[in-house]
Amino acid sequence: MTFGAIGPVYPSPPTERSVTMLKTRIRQTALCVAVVLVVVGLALPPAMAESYKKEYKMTVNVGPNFYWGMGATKFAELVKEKTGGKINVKPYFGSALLKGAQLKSPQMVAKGVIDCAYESTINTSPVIPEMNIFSLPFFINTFENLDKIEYGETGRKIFDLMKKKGMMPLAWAENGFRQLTNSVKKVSRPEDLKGMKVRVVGSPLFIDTFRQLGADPVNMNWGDAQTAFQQGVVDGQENPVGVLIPVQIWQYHQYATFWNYLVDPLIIYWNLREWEAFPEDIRKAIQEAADESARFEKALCRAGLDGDTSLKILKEEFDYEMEVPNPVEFLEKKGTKVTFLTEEERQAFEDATRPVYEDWIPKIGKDLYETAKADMGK
Ligand code: X2X
Repeated sequence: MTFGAIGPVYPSPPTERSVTMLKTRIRQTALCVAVVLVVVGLALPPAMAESYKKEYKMTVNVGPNFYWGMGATKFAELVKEKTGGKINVKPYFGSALLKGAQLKSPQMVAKGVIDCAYESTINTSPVIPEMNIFSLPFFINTFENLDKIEYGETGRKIFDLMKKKGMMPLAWAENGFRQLTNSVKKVSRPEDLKGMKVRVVGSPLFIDTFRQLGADPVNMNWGDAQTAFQQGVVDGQENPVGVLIPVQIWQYHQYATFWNYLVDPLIIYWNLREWEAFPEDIRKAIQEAADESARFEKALCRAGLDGDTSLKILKEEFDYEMEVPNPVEFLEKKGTKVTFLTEEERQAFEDATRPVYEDWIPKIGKDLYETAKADMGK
């Protein structure tokens, strides 16, 4: 028997061709894996594909015991509930994320450094100067006019402007009509304000208005303002009842003038890019939370100031009983001397502050000013 020579079988040395084939195969396999990953990723429901942040930071200028702060807390709770715990909004009160610099809130949300805000239009006006429309003295003077503006063409235009600057507006809430308080005297005529040192907020329009009235206005962040009241560094200030009550203004100021000279709405808004990346169901849930919290918060701020409308909303829709159902009576009981202006007195203030319109209507935009007048039927 002859056997053919059986020697050890060595793999033949790789030829150039086999190396090229191997490389091609590796490339093809990698491509297949990549395609499969992309297809699977796209096919997954958004909630599984999305990874949400542990915490979405929300800036709020005041504390949790203000009506405004209570609205912010409610918003956070409702977001959690309506998103099934997927989105956790944490309110940072007292502009803590901004070290008290309340006017920086819109810039930080637009950049995405802060996710969202429950904020005043005054504090948002450095980025959206058109929001000064609410701070024009003696322009919007009733809740009815305010509602016509917010839910009319003016409100729509303001929301569009926010989107252009990287902020997604969700709902109108409220701080309220701002009233004057001071420790010196009853104020019912412009002359009464002569030389009075008044802490004002935010926009330079406030400085211009009080200078026009002969007062000595000082611009201060809210955090510093509270210390300034306590130490008597200023004689007066202006804020709505939702701020006057929790800050116990009667401890520092005996006099209040209820003149509804301008209004301070709040807007709940989110960083636009982040908002647009949320899946549809999450956006819907957050939007509903914003609407519901805004309705609750507005009613807190208007309670006892709009007949029984807001008190009824709170009771019937939210099963909520106001601790202070009549803010004016409450302040009076605390020893505040509250002054309401007669029509003539109001007119005197209106006439005295008219010159600021000349400077400020061009800054706000004549077009928006005319839109606001049309919304109010003026
Ligand atoms: O600073 C204020 O006066 C306050 C609390 O009302 C605002 O943030 C606009």
